[in-house]
Amino acid sequence: MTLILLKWVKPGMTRLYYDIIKDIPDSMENLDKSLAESTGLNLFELAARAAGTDSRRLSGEVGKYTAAVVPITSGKGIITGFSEAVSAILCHLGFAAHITGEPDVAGIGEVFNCGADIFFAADDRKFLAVNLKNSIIVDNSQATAAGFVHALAAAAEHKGKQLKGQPVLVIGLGPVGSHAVYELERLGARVRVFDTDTEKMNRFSSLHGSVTPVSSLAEALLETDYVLDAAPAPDIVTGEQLRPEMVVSCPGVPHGLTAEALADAGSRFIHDKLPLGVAVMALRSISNTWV
Ligand code: PYL
Repeated sequence: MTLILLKWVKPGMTRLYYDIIKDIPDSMENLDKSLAESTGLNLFELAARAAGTDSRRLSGEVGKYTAAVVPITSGKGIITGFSEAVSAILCHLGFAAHITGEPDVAGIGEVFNCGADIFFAADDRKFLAVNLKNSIIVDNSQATAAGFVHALAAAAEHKGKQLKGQPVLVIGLGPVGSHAVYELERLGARVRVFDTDTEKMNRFSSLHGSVTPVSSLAEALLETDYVLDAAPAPDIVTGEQLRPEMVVSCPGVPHGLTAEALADAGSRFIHDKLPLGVAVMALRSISNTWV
């Protein structure tokens, strides 16, 4: 009976924890630098691109918005450092951001009372940005997918290439990977998909006739220069498999590179644990162009 029930449990997102997010507030400048090396764009510019809007226009706007992060105690509870990391990312982008004094519904009440424009709140299944002034709601999985897809596209352009017409391999068809497929198709890429759950991969591919399922990850890595790794699995791309032409954009936590691949990857590897997704949520929530 348990086995039958398990088949119907919807897989959630990977849950972050203190040790992997604690350094986020102090690492924003370094993130800007590494993103610029890989893509030619910093966090703000990349998020604006994924939000479908002009970063110069938006950079003059963000300071006008106040954003609040509401800690949520339900389910597995508060993750120490989570609200602090989200707030630090928002401040880095130029928002006037703070964490509410109260969690949960009382925190949302506080957001209204203090007149904040946007609030951010996450439980174990969803992480949303809600703009109270324009009624735009942005989901973290969709925003993260868009951020890492546009990072891959910008990295290709940084090397004088384009994703349009190119094969791109998406590893992992969870909430982020499946949204990444839509974003890549919008950009005109030829999407290949791999998931260890072959039943899920084949179902997804039959519903989306334009994508090609691949049965061997190793073979696909040999033939595909652009990879979007959205699988929460370590050590799936080895140093030998990471060819010099490849770019791996990786929202998956933990990332999929072996220690050897990571040491060799340099700017061919784009990864963070939270900032790009939050940045796209924030900029999408204040721009009406992406919906
Ligand atoms: C939102 C992140 C992105 C990746 N994994 C997701 C995660 O860890 N979700 C759980 C978030 C829980 C937050 C907690 C708090 O501190 O407010 N309820």
